[in-house]
Amino acid sequence: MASSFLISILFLCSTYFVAEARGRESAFIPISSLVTKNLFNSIFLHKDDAACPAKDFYTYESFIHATKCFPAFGSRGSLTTRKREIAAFLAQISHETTGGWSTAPDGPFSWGLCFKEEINPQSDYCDSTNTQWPCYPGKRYYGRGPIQLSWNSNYGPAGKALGFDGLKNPEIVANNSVIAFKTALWFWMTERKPVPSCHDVMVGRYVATEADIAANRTAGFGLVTNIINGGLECGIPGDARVNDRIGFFQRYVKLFNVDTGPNLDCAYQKSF
Ligand SMILES: *[C@@H]1O[C@H](CO)[C@@H](O)[C@H](O)[C@H]1NC(C)=O
Ligand SMILES: CC(=O)N[C@H]1CO[C@H](CO)[C@@H](O)[C@@H]1O
Repeated sequence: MASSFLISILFLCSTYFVAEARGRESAFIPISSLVTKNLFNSIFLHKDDAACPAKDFYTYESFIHATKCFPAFGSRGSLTTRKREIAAFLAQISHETTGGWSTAPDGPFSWGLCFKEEINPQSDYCDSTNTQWPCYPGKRYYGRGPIQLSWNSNYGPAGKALGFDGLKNPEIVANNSVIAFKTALWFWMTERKPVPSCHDVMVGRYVATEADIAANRTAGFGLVTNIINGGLECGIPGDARVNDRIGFFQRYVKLFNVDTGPNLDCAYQKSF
């Protein structure tokens, strides 16, 4: 049973992430029972509103389908750790795609997954010095999908890991909802030395180096924010973007019935 599950997954997903799951020490609980459709819908109350450009794009089914390529996601540690990791992931993608504002119906933190593409991108996000993942003529690498994947340096390796040509066909991230969720999970699960993966941080597998300790980079939701956009947002007490991420997380952990864990903020962390 377990091995035929792995074999069928190998055709659909990167072998790397599936192999990583073999190290899993704890009992298997499907993501669909940790995040039921009802819970998903109460988290994303407005994603299919007419006002949301991503209306009807991000479905529960495509989220669950995408997680099957990443068996270690939400499946390490105690039930609390698993739920907290999933809540942290959903909170971060909510900030990236939010349609909320301070007086929005149901509050600002009920409006995640409202956008699928960056509005008014200020550039094509092409780093022409990157020769490993060269930009394809005429293609633009602005934010798309739940994590707002950006830059050729991310579209290239994400596509390679997930089985599409990210450099030639970046648009697919905004056109295929399963691929869109997979790019967000790929970003979440991938370590970029010396930067740990968001996953490792949320499940207690991150080991801080001396440099990390000197920079206050201790595990918690704030460190995940640091991984995602620390260069712009961390080390600034009271940053509104950081607080928006925290607001989503605080609402979601309540819906999952777990606590936030320590180090919510990155106000006193240096970026990587
Ligand atoms: C680490 O955090 C403390 C406050 O908790 C702060 O005073 C210190 O400046 C921070 N260190 C760095 C390197 O940001
Ligand atoms: C059919 C469809 O949704 N096409 C979209 C694919 O993505 C590009 C840009 O990312 C959009 O402009 C298209 O509308």
